[in-house]
Amino acid sequence: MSRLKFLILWVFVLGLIACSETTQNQATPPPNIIFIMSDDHAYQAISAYSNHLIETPNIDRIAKMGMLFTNATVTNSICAPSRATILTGKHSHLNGKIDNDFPFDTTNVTFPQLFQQAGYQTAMFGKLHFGNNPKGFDQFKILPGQGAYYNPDFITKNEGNIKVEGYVTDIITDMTLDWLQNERKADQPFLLFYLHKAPHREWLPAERHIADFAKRTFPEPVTLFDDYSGRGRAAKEAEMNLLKHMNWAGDSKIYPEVMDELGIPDASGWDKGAFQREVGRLNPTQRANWDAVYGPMNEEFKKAFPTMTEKEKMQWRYQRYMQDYLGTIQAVDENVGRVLDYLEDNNLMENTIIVYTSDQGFYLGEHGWFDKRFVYDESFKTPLLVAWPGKVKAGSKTDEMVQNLDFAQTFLDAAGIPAPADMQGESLVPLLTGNTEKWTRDAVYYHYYEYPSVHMVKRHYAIVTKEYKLTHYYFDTDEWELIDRIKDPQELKNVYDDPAFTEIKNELHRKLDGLREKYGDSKELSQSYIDRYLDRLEERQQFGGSNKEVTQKILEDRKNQKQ
Ligand code: SGN
Ligand code: CA
Repeated sequence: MSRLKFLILWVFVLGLIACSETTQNQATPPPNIIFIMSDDHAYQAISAYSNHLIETPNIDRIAKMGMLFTNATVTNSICAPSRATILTGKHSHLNGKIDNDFPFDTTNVTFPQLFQQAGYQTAMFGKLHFGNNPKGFDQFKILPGQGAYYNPDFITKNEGNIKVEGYVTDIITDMTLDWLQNERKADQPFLLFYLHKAPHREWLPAERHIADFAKRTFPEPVTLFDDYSGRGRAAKEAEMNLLKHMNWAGDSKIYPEVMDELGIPDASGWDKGAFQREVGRLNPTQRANWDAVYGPMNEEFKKAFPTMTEKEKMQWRYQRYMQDYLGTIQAVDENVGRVLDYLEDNNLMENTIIVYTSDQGFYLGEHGWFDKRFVYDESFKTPLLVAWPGKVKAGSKTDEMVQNLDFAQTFLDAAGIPAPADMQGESLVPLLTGNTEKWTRDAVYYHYYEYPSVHMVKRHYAIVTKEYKLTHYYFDTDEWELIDRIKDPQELKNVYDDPAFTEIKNELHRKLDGLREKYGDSKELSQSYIDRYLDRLEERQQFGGSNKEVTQKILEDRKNQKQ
């Protein structure tokens, strides 16, 4: 071929490539987004992370198609605040939703509103946890507050309040699939929130799973019998211990009359009420199926209990806890599978970002605990699996420190919608698409507030790097804690006063001050949230359970100080 002919051919080929790229760019519409979030789903209970407790083949499909994040965390490990951070892309101290109780300020700009304005079709099904009219959604069916597992009620955009027969995880999925099938508009990209209540306390599995899980035995975590000796008051005074603080009826499904027979007191003051609240919703047929498993379990327990040692009681409670908690996850996994199948069968995988996450992590007996709130790994970390076929390499993994704070900007970036300048996260798109050199974060910030309250976890803020965790517990204490994450992965020993760590400690203090400044958090802001919280407690004058005395003392001290 002559040189000239070759050149002409090459120009022609380049032209073709350019042409096809432009048509491709023009032809690729903005991606659809399905945001799947469960409530209190610990990463320890997803087999993509570890299968020592349960197999979750469907949730794992998302990681197989895309990326598994092994260091995803939250900024405040509790339900409603996590959701507010996700929606606003701002830390709790700026969006104002610091705890579960105080209402969400609806003047906050949330990312679904921006998607709706940009021409996306938007919908939300399942547990939001706050409010009854989420902004920015064309359609929603949400649970009131925490919602119920059996025959749940829903607040809907178009049908008022409804009660639906069945199991909550199946129903939320039915609603989601129904919307995809019948309401989704083919000519519009969509943003879909598919939000499970499970595996939240009181861990009530679907009828079809109770019997199977009640037979299983699970490996105990090595720190099940933690005595908290290496840490300060916060860990020692928390009320999350499986043996001491878990409800016998509401949580372990020991019938209230069996508790009476065995002389087990209603220690929390709301144990029997919690049982009635959920189990009272079952219709007679459902109740009979339920009793067919829990009845014999109660009979066995009646025989065993009188001679059980404290250690055996702890072990029994751990197994009971895991049977029900993991039982609820079985239904989540099956239902996630239904949604993924639908996407596959309807050619919707191609241009869709699928996220699976939880509003925070959870203790599955580590440190002897259940619940969350602490900056220790099991509740600070949260599962995060992201698929985006064609854009994210299948089966990839990252250990970069990402947070729920980043979701809003990630989705906005992926959709090509400008993010408001005051959002505080970073888009994960570079990480997802392999442009890792653009990712420079080396520390994250954490702040938990809800105290005094259920579980009694003290207020604390922290800086976390891959190597260390420096935490300040404040309010009715003033304690610093330094954890060496590499040498002490179970987080059992506070080395704050160990001279070997002086330099590291000083450096972390400097960095923590810098992060607080960067994110706009301060002592004054913390104090204003304390004042608001105590004003509210004073107003209510009703605090139940074991935190009653502590709360009353805090309020008395406050009164005396004011005088
Ligand atoms: C309820 C639970 C608590 C839990 C909070 C917050 N008790 O009060 O154990 O910590 O919700 O959970 S329960 O027996 O009534 O379920 S959160 O996920 O909503 O933050
Ligand atoms: Ca939660």
